[in-house]
Amino acid sequence: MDGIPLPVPAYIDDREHISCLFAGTRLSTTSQKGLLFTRNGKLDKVAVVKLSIIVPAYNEGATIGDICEKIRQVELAGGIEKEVIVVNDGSSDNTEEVVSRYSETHRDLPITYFKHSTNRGKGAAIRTGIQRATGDLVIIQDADLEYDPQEYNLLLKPIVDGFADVVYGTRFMGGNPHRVLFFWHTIGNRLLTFLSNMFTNLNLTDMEACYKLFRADIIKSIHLQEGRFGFEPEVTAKVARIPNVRIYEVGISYYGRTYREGKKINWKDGFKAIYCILKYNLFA
Ligand SMILES: Nc1nc2c(ncn2[C@@H]2O[C@H](COP(=O)(O)OP(=O)(O)O)[C@@H](O)[C@H]2O)c(=O)[nH]1
Ligand SMILES: [Mg+2]
Repeated sequence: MDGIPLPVPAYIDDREHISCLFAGTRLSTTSQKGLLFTRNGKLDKVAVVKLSIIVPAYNEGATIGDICEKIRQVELAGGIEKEVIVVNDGSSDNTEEVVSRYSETHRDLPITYFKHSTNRGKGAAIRTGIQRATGDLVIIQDADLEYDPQEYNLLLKPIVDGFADVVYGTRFMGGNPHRVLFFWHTIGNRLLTFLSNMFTNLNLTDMEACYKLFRADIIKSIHLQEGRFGFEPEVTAKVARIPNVRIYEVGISYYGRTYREGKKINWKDGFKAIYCILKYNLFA
């Protein structure tokens, strides 16, 4: 879709959709909120704005309650609504009990819960979440505490301002706090991003970052196959091929965890990522 920003102030002559949100300001009065999408300078669509927050969770009982609480506390710019979709990826710990207790005691946060009967991987959990998302925008939120939901507003800005269709967070740009951790992981991340960029001709700086925000129609239109951590290179290759897609990057914080603290990704996932970069850019 050819989206270009509409000039401010915008006038919307559409009885069905009587409100809009642009540059964080609601321009007309109604109980409905909406986000403008434009095509060739003309109004294309005004949608009620809801952010679907997909939380893939595999044995994250220790942190999933805290992440739900952080999501509950964040107030989204322009009054954008939230929907949380937790996908329990066949956990053998108390993830389910924690989510169910949390949602019973915090009814103000709409949480939808799905469970895979067996462990299928982060990519499969995200796919389940995308299928069930009812929002206009979709963001991926890991169930550990490495990323800060307060930063959703940073990622939303280029979309709400009418400039972007997809926004990637990057841990390698901007002045936000980043935990100092593994040198070789950083080199690995940079190499994977470099290789991915060579094929996609994008200038991303952190292809592997968890925070990726998509317009829902865009992510739902992409056929995703990868079950495990191959999700990141696959979605990047497929987004990059969408004609005229507008991708932005925003600096985010990173409160990385160690393996003792529960990190699970390892060097084998790095090799799998190389395989996926080649597969989805050259053959699929
Ligand atoms: N490692 C792992 N994580 C999964 C799986 N399924 C869902 N996830 C979730 O995917 C997210 C990222 O996992 P994590 O181990 O933190 O990966 P990293 O932060 O990229 O090192 C977390 O929310 C996990 O709970 C799985 O099969 N394995
Ligand atoms: Mg993590």
